[in-house]
Amino acid sequence: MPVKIVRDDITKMEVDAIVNAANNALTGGGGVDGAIHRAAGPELLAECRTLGGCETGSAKRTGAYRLPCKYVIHTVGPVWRGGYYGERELLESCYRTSLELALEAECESIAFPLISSGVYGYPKAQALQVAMETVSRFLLEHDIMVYIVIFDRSSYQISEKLFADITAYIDQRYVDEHTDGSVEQARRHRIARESMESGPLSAEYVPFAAAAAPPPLSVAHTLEETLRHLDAGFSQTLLRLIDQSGMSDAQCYKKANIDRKLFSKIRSNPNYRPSKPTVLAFAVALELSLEETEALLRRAGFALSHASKFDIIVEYFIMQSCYDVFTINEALFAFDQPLLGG
Ligand code: AR6
Repeated sequence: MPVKIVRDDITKMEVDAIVNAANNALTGGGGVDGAIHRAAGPELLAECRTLGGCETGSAKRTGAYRLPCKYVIHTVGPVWRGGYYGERELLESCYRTSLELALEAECESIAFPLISSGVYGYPKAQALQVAMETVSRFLLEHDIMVYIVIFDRSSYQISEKLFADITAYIDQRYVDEHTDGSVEQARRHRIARESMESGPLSAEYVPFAAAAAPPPLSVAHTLEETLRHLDAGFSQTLLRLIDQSGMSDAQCYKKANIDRKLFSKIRSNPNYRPSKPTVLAFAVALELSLEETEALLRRAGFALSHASKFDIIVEYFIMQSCYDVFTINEALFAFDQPLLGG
């Protein structure tokens, strides 16, 4: 199942378990700990007092009382001391042990705050990276819906350099309503022309070359005949690409951050109409080039546009050959854009 970054107050999350960034004594405190105890009511503190504390990097589970979830998993993150005292390993262990406790209680969904990134001073960009890497690694082996909950804008950062690079990339390409859009117009014309000339996908593109090229429109005498020569749809194309990639279906949909149920729907319905973020998630998982990505998008009736920040950001990562959906999603989230997969 996928991992999603959301902007919310964790005490409002309707999931099976929420995670608390607690202290060793488990006696409540400020930050998210304070918010969770306030929302759960005094019974939560009473139960916590029976637990005998919790070691850094470990986790303990309690009931959730007045919270909308079923359990609270209390974990204790490391205090940041420059990164020389095993902080990263301890933080990874917080995520892993919390996820294991959630699975043990048969939870199907769990929400984490950015542990250690407040009072405990873990640099936020790094805290987010540890969260995303540890969770996505865990999800390769296990099935649970994970939310990383970001409370406020200041608690969320990708690295400054990445942010600046993407901003520059967007600035160079973004076509807003005040520009004449001539570049974009030329680009759309090119895409439209290509679609007219060679069908939804150009036949010379290798992974798609197995699809029979449609005949020129002039030789298709009837609508029926034209329809018979249409290229394979998105679903069929995707399955063929997965086979060609050498990945298993599960490896591919996990890498794409796509839910297993959604993948089953795509697989069983040749006429499935995916959303654009879904198509792009698969393009990234399959490590397609930009041209190949555009070809796959056309199969589903979409195109990349420089009038969309979302498209430009995804394009930026494909151009850099960065095919990590989770890294791309961190950046999309930082720019308030929809996320891939999910
Ligand atoms: N929902 C989601 N995230 C939140 C919320 C909320 N309601 N409130 C704060 N955050 P912190 P730590 C974010 O300081 O660094 C406590 O006193 C916040 O923006 O709560 O692990 C404990 O008792 C930040 O990004 O936890 C410990 O003594 C993140 O939650 C100590 O703080 C974590 O910030 C633990 O420090």
